[in-house]
Amino acid sequence: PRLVRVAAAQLGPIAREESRAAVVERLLAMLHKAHSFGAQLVVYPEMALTTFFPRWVFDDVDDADAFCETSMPNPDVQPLFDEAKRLGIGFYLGYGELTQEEGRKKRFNTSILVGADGSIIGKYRKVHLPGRKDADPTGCAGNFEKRYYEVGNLGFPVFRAFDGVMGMAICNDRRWPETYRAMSLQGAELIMLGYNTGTVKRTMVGNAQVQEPAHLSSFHNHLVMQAGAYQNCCWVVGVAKAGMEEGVEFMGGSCIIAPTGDIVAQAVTTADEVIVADCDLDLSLHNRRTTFNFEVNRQIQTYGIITAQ
Ligand code: ING
Repeated sequence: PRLVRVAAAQLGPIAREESRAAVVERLLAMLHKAHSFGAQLVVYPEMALTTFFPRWVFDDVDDADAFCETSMPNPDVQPLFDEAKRLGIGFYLGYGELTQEEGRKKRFNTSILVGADGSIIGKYRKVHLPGRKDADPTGCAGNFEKRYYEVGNLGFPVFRAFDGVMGMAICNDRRWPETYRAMSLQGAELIMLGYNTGTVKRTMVGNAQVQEPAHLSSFHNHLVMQAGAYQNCCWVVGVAKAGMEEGVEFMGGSCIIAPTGDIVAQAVTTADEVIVADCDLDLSLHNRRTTFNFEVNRQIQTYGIITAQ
């Protein structure tokens, strides 16, 4: 069996004023914990270096730049790259990316996959941006990613690493079946993703704010990742930024899910917490050859509507 021991390194809250250096210290502490568990790959959350700033509406959109990285690695995160390389551990890191493309400034909600040798194997930019672009007079919205980030323009790439085929996604991406399918069609055997997800979802019904039943946020979090794993014969590692962050309660529930859809490891706190599991990448082969034999059982001539509208 092709075993990869994977750690999910869930983060507790990051305060607005918390320095990147202080956050990197927390990431290093979890790296060492994962190392003590024998992990070869550590998955950190989405936007793991700063507070989740898209919870706010900045009148000047460029105020978002302060929460983004202009290079990767950079002096703030270099200690993480160096220590991971020294320990021979690879990692997934989510962060806000500030870059120049096509002659203009762009921000992306980005993740990288770093190999055991400290090199960046691949990069992904979040495709499914939730939330709003402009302020919400009803006060229901808690997410303004469309205001600050561009839609990811790198597609859904997969990368040969850790003795298998690895894929990356970010937060809202996990709610869309296309995310997993796009990567499993390329042979992805393990999809890693970080998330920052509020525990309370409010919507307007008439002119009243209605709160979604509390159990649904946790139920939906695992539902979409377990379905994605099972329907696409891959491992899914979902890692939260959790806890009360700048007045907003983020859910925990970080987990490692097998290609069967079983949750094999799950965080139990909403703080910095490391969970670990041995992921047998060959576990996906049985279903890929039977129930989910894509070549034999999928009828793509019938699916055109999925990309046609
Ligand atoms: N956050 C949330 C997520 O998709 C959300 C937004 C919450 C959408 C609850 C639907 C329901 O998990 C991010 N950052 O995508």
